[in-house]
Amino acid sequence: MRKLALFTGLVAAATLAFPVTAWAAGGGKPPVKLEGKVNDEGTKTAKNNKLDVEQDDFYFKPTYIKAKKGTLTVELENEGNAPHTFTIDSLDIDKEVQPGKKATVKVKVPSSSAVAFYCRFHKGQGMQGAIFTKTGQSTASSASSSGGTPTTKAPSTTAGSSGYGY
Ligand SMILES: [Cu+2]
Repeated sequence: MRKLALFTGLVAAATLAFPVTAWAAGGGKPPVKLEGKVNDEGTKTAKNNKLDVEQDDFYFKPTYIKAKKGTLTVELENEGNAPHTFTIDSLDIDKEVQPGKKATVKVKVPSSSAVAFYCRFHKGQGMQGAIFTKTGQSTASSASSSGGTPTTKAPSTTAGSSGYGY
């Protein structure tokens, strides 16, 4: 009886403590605004335009990469249990990395805008990030909608979805 009470107490303390530390670790504001959920694992500046990026379940670390205009070499390492990709639509980059493996990707960094990258499998879970040259930049994907993208596809009557399911 006594042991059980102690145990539940510990669990309660742990669950209480977790969100607090997670919040504290997050720190500052993200340098680039991305759409959707972002698991923010911090910002790092690339040295000599080269940087190691960890892929894990389910985030990129660092999440935001400060780089100079030109070619940035990204050394990917998947430390997670799931396969992950490093995908940049605007630059035709789509590198899949298996768990425990490494890969190198070269990214042409423009000075005009930030470049958003994501994992094709887990973007919805917040696995995305951005490469930028200046804090506060917007991403290229939002600036250059190259004509043929259908943007008005969503039905306007989704608000009250409690009605008919068909
Ligand atoms: Cu992933």
